Amino acid sequence: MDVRAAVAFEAGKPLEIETVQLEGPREGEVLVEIKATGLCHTDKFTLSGADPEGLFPAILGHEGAGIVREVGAGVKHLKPGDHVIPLYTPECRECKSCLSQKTNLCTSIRATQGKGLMPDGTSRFSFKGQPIHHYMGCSTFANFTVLPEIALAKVREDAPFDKICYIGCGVTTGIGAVIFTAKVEPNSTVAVFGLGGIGLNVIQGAKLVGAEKIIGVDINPAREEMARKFGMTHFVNPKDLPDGDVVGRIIELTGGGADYTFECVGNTTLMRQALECAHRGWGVSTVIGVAGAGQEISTRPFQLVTGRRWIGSAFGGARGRTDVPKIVDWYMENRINIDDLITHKLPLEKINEGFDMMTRGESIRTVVEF
Ligand code: NAD
Ligand code: AHE
Ligand code: ZN
Repeated sequence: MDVRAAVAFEAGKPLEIETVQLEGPREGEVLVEIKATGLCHTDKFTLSGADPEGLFPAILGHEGAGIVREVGAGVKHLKPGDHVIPLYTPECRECKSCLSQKTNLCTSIRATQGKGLMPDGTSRFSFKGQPIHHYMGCSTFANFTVLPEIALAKVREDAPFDKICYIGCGVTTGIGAVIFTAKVEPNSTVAVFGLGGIGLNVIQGAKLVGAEKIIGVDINPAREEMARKFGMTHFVNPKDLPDGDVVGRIIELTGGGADYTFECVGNTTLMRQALECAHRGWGVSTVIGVAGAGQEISTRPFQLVTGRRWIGSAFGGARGRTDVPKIVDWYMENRINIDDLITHKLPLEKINEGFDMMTRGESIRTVVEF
């Protein structure tokens, strides 16, 4: 079938809106009509060429919501008409990782997903007879896409697509990192580096679990107002510190260091700062931000010897098919706020404007509606 898509033909070039061809679902696969998709910083990162797994041409996008239109042979849990959220971290419930109950990082299709292919090693998308890569197993910058059944969470039908698409990455990543990965306790002190689409959800998660002090760090002063609305109690703009000592400032504000810190930018200098402002003896620092090819983190091992722990979180540690429907319920029950974080909506034709606004720090989340 013909579908409308924003195609990344080359690294560092704007997306191009084209009519591309999509093959129907094969065994274990599902055709989904995408109704809305968010723009995440990771899409911009991959388009920039900094992603070691970046492949071109590709149809990017991994923060979507839509409706099942057709199922392939052997599909057991989904039927046409079901409302779904694509999962870049699938949940097969059969692989070593899923069965371990120690991680959300299902490994059953990770190898082909990283090569921009479906699990059988081929692509469903093509343009002028040449294959186009899938992206993160989702490719939501198209009005139809094909995914494996294990990479779709079935969600309630009264939830609006233009809001719950954000649960496909940013909301779950931020709130999940607090609840599932770091397991922040009530009355904790929390520091969040980067107050964008992910960091604001970390703040929202920290508030939800009853953190006592929530410190936000960002170089964009416009982020302060929104972050306070979501529960931030103290704002630190590194540019306003005369000595630039963010670590010292957070240690001062928390009386010795934060119980939990989160890096939500993808900057290795900030990752180090986030570790080093965690409390001696027990502070836990969670890396969420994605750093470019070749970048490495460093610190004095003494920081770890003295009891700080450095951990990471992908998709907030959430098991997609199990946890995503619950997070949709939290939204529908007004327990979490998504609406205020979706600052802009655009048609597919203007998707590049969404990335420009992200670069200029004007948007939190832009949603493209089909
Ligand atoms: P965003 O662009 O919406 O937000 C980034 C924020 O960081 C902005 O507010 C910006 O002003 C701030 N910032 C930039 N440089 C800074 C600095 N030097 N000091 C302080 N603040 C600074 O991006 P996002 O969508 O929130 O994504 C954030 C990061 O999380 C990206 O690296 C993205 O790839 C990653 N991410 C990871 C996961 C995961 O599962 N681990 C999921 C989604 C996104
Ligand atoms: N491909 C990159 C890493 C990208 C990355 O870390 N992706 C996160 C999700 S970001 C969503 O916005 C993730 O879930 N990673 C786990 C995984 O299996 O990809 C690289 O450096 O190679
Ligand atoms: Zn994302």
